[in-house]
Amino acid sequence: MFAYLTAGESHGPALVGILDGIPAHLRLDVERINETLARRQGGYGRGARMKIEQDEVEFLAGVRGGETLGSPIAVVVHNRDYLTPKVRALMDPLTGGGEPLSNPRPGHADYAGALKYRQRDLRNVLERASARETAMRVCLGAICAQFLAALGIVTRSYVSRIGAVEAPDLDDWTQSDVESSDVRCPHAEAGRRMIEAIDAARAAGDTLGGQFVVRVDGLRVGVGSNRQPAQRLDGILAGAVMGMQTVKAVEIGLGAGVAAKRGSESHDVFELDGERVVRPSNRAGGIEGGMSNGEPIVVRVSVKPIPTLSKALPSVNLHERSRAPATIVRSDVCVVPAAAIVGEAMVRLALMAPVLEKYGGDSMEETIDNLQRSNAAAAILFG
Ligand code: EPS
Repeated sequence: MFAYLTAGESHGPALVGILDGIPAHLRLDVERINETLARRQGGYGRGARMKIEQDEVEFLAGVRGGETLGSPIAVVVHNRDYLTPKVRALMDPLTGGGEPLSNPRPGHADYAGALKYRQRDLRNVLERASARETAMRVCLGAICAQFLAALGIVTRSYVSRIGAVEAPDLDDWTQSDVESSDVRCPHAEAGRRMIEAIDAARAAGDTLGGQFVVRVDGLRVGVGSNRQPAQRLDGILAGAVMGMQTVKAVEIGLGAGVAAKRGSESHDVFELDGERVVRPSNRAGGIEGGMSNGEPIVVRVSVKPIPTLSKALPSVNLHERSRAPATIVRSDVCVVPAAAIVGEAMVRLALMAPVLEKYGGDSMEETIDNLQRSNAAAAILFG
């Protein structure tokens, strides 16, 4: 069984995570994990908080001498903001308190959470709902990335849209073009216009959403299953990505585009390259019948503009039952570039259970051995 859990409030002492099911003898590159954490912190459109935080992983369990033990891995990422006396007075687990927040932000967890958990102070809801928590998902996903990379499975992403500015569809892209773009868009001209759009939204006290694409290369045929609904790889991936704050839609391959197309325009025909079966297109996004089909997995994700606007939306004061603008808290204008990194993490985390179900193994040696035998068996089946 593979499982993970995160805990932590946005302004609490730390974010913690547990990852269970990673085989033994995976050598971990901690610098690489910290680099991934830094990539999530970047991106044009972030707010002042990201100048305070410098996310770094600390291992508490499951790793010795730089290698996984096969036991549950426990990690922590500390919140630097918590070291500020004002924040500590608010959030100290034993003595924290302060003026309760009363005006829910439309689009945020504030209102539903206040009623659900019977919280008069909206801070008791928003602290966990905050996307700060995604730092831990990225941390756990970065550990999974190293496991998956050992099996030849690599996940990347780019930003394809911010607000009304859309980059042309890219079948593939150069990762250095993504890394050198402040909005993680490999199309330079579209990237420039995205930055202008973020500046305009900031000037108007508004926020912007957008889209990003996650692509997985190196996943061989047969991960996921058509046996039961919960085993379908497309459902597993979509559920994980939908589990991100701000995500409103997930598409695989042509996605919603298939609704308007004919069958002849929607599928990927089979051809032969000598003896080899090939697919000249990848409209299915690498998944057929709930199973990977050997083509790259392509997931397109739409995120909403974040609900904390500096020009607050109309709301109500739940304590006084009066009209009042939504609570304004320090926030970002656009999180799409950061969300793309979180999307990579969610895809990696979601791939773990079906990949481990397919190949199994308690140690990396065993898992890689199983993968190689599976690949060899697939190669001779129709030989
Ligand atoms: C967030 C509000 C901002 C963001 C935060 C998410 O935090 P603060 O209220 O401290 O200014 O910076 O994101 C992060 C801290 C992060 O690490 O991504 C929110 O309300 O969701």
